[in-house]
This record gives sequence, structure tokens and C-alpha cells, in this order.
Amino acid sequence: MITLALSKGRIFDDTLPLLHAAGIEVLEDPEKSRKLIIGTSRPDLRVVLVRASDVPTYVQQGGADLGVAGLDVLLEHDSHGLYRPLDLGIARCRLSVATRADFDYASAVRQGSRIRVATKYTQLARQHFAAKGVHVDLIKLYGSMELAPLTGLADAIVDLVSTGSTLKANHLLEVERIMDISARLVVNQAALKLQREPIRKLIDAFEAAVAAPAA
Ligand code: PRT
Ligand code: MG
Repeated sequence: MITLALSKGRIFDDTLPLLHAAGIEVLEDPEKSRKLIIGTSRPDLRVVLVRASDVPTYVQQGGADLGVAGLDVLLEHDSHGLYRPLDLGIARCRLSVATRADFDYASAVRQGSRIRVATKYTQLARQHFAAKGVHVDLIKLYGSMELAPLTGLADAIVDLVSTGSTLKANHLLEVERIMDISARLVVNQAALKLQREPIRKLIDAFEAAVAAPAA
């Protein structure tokens, strides 16, 4: 049995067409069922539903053989024991710095001021600002980052942006793009050795689905 870890929402929704292109149907809709283990049209493949940020842990520890996780999650997490073979090109977004319109980010950076930055991505934010030589006080949050500059908790946030409408609705400006993000297929290294043939075939099927024009 091969176990694929997915998270509900955009990762699941965007992985379905790739599975479909590979001739695999998932037998239940996670939005309608409370099941955490879902079968597929392939008797030797099942899907487990986990939190997006838990996907790397499941795959690293062998709770799943493969998983789909955003590059943000993978870079923020230590990726020891993970084989990261494929950019699936789905769940695309970018990691950016955003501030209130009345905060002059460029001049704060130029003047070497200390900037208070709220984020869920403390590792990525620390690396980014250290590389730029910007002094920051990082404030770890678990959600609703957009609120931080509005309440005076922080001067800036580091968060994912896709359409930009969340920033806009909260009167925030994207002032710097840190990196482009998309979801990756990750594989447990031991599983790849033990079940080489079927897992290799599944990776190849994903690869072909990614390369094919969207149906
Ligand atoms: O929700 P939960 O706490 O369970 O976990 P999660 O938020 O990590 O999961 P989920 O499903 O929301 O995101 C899974 C993955 O999708 C992320 O790890 C990203 O790699 C990817 N992804 C792509 C995004 C977005 N686009 C995205 N727009 N993840 C989050 N967002 C959020 C963003 O944080 C912000 O709040 O959407 C908002 C901005 O969207 P726009 O369109 O208004 O700009
Ligand atoms: Mg979310």
C-alpha cells in the first residue's frame, strides 16, 4: 500500500486534476466526509488528510510515503529525510513583505531602523532579512497576520500572497517579494528504496501530468 499525504483545501483541490491525469480517482470528497483516510481507484494507493504544515512530518516519519506540500512549508520545516523530486506547479503564490501604506519600508531599510515583523514564517523571514542586513524583531503568529500592522503589533508582515485581495481588503501594501512558491511532491527516502517500482511509477505519472497541458 502506498500512502499519499494531502491537506484539505487548495492542495487537495489542485492535486486532484494531477491524479486524474494519472488515471487515479479519489473516492471521497474531504469537504463532505469526515474520513481522514480515503481510498482511490487504485487499490494500492490511499490518501491521508493532514494539516498542511504536518505533511513534511508525516512523510519524514513514514506515516505517509509521499506528500504534497507548499515550498513555504518545506523551507520553514527541516527537510531531513525528504526526497523532493518534483515541482507540481500548483497552489502558486509568493512570499512577500507587506506594510501599512503609511509605513515607509524603503526608508526604514535604508536608515537601518529596527523593523517589527509579524509572521508565521520566522525561519524564512529571518533568512531574508539577514541576507539584506535588515534588523528585525520577529513576532511569531499562527494566523491572521494582516491584523498585526493594523493594530500596531508590527510594522510589517511576511505572508503568502496570491491574488492580493486579502492585503487590499486590509489596506496593506506588498512592498517586497521574497520568493515564488508552489507545491512540491515529497517522498520518504526509505519508502522510495523499499517500494521503488510503484513509487517511481507514481512520481513519473505526476511528472507527466505536470508536463501535460491542463485538460
Ligand atoms: O489552513 P491551515 O492552517 O490548515 O494550513 P495552511 O494555511 O498552511 O493551509 P492552506 O491550505 O491554506 O495552504 C496550503 C498551501 O497553499 C500553503 O502552504 C501555500 O504553499 C499554498 N498557498 C497558495 C497559499 C495561498 N496560495 C494563499 N493565498 N496559502 C495561503 N494563502 C493565504 C495567505 O496566507 C493569505 O492569508 O491566502 C491569503 C492571501 O490570498 P490572496 O489571494 O488574498 O492574496
Ligand atoms: Mg490556511
